[in-house]
Amino acid sequence: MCGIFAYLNYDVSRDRRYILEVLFNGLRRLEYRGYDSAGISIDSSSAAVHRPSDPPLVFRQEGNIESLVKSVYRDVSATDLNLEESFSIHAGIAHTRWATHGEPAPRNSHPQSSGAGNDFLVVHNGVITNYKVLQESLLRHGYTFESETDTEVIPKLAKFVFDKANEGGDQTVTFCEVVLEVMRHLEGAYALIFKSKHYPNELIACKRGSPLLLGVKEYAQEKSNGTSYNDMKFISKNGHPKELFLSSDAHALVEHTKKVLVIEDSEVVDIKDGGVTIFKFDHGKRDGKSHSIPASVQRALSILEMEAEQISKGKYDHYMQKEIHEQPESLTTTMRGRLIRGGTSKRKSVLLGGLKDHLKTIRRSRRIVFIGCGTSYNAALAARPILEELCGIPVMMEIASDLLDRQAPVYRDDTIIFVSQSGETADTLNALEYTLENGALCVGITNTVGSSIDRNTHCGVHINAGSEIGVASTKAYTSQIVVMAMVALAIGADSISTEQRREGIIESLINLPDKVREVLKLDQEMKDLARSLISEQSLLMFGRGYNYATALEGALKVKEVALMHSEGILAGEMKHGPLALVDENLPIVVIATRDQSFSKQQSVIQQLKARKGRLIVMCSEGDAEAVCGGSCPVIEVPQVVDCLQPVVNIVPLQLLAYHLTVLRGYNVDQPRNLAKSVTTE
Ligand code: G6Q
Ligand code: GLU
Repeated sequence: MCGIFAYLNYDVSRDRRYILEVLFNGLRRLEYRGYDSAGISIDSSSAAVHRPSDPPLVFRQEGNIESLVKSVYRDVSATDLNLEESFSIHAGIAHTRWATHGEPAPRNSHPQSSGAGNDFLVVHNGVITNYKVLQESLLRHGYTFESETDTEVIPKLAKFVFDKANEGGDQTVTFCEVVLEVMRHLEGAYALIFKSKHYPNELIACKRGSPLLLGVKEYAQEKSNGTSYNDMKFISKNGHPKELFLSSDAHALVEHTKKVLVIEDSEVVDIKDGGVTIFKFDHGKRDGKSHSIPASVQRALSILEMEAEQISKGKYDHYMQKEIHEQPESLTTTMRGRLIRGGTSKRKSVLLGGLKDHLKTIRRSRRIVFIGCGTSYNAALAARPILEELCGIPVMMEIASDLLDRQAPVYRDDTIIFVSQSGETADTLNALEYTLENGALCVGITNTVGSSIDRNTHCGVHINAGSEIGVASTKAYTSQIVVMAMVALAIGADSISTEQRREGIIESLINLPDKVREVLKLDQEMKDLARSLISEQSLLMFGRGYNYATALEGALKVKEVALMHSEGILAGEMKHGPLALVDENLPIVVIATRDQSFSKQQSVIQQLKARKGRLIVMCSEGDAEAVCGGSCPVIEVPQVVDCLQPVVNIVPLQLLAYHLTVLRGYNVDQPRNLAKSVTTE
């Protein structure tokens, strides 16, 4: 949730308009993470004439990024600020918010300030859990608060620390010392960027829990041939011309540079005089030496494997639409290089590089436990039956927050599989921390290389679905199922009795992108169906077996983007309550594609019909007549092997949710109250 971004140009001349646009573009790229309000801070005058009395300018606005952009240009034109003024050094910060404390409003937007004069400014992603205590203590020291945010205590605390350290006269305390002291008092999850009028052209970033990356664009030492990058693995020392970017994720960096440093928890990054120094902060250490600076650490840069085109909408109107339609390609990429022909039989098998050294341990596990949230949980649920079948190990399902609430038992001989598109979901990360403490083998299945879950699990598999920007997860869901089916094939690879079954699944995997291409042709049909449902209050989805997950995920898509109540129901539970809802008005999607539950689903359809239920049936191609005798709308989908059928079946429901949203006039990519990547509990 929420995006923080900063841009610092050192010895590279940029005018104010350019700086503003870099900040705005950074926010546009991060907007999918939070979009209820936004803000930026830039300098009021260039370094050459900068005096501590010149407070940085702060612009904050409720609403999306474009409302901020408009208001900034409007405000600037009402002053004598020159957009063409050039800065050879400048540090700007920016924020797009997903409110946790305080309604979306300019006063609650970030940067939050230490008060009049903007001595210290902070952009924050996360939640400060002890903000009340800090606020009370600052109130006692005469500070007043303008916002309802948890964040405001941070710049105020920075000012308090700064003033206290400088009580004696001349400024001696460094910016980094101020921030380290502030960090000693903070509890909760955060990624923070600090800017201060007392430390012009310097930025300090730190994090604990929430993600933060540093992007580095360096220029050759000789300014004359200014545009070539040097190819150093480490950031050069002070003095070299460079542009530095801080961002909550890689999407806002890739258009500037592919050289990044993933900032680790408890690291403090000090950007000053063209140099970057990284300190490791020890949260446990309270030795009374409040201003002692820890030793600096050296970190190598890594190279982003992302292309700028990946984060554009291309020919589509919305990211969700693009991501639904690119599933044949994303599935191909997910499987690329992983289905190999090997051994004397030359049969195809699955090779998952990140897992192969751990397969023996996994096979010996007492249980396999899937942990995830939302769509990622649903994907794991879809894959559960094939894992149970091929591995013969009990497979348990856990929603991350619930596991933590219950402090459920986890054993050393468990294999715990963490499923997460972003790899940064707070609940899943907390569950990971909990299971690591309990000594289980932790496997990560994520779409984000270098994410916290990726880095902190013992082993894992990347789903390689490409950037997913739409808040509603679509292509990540299908790629996650495919990866988990491949995990099942890899774990079960030592069993002779399931050999034929495995071969059938591998064959079906190879053909899956084509089947998804075929099912995408239902686009218009789904639009027509959406039109017929546009004014409904509620939509039920009944599934079972492999497709219980499809019902849950289809309903999740409808509720989160089309803002229509929708519920996925296990068809086997129908008579235990949901049947009471059935009448001729409430639309019910029944998933009845061919697998071992087919006859049971046929009977469900009969029972719903007997109660005059308003049905929409999803069935395998050619089954329309058999399932409902032409008496209800049908969604006919191509048939694939049972365990991969959820990949095909979810596509029409994604399309349905998409069209319902557009027709109902709601924001597809930024659904109300939601944000991609939920980095707070
Ligand atoms: C669904 C949403 C959401 C998401 C969870 C978990 O459309 O994107 O349900 O799946 O918030 O996120 P991660 O998969 O990133 O952990
Ligand atoms: N907790 C902070 C707030 O409510 C930051 C929220 C965010 O991560 O956007 O302002």
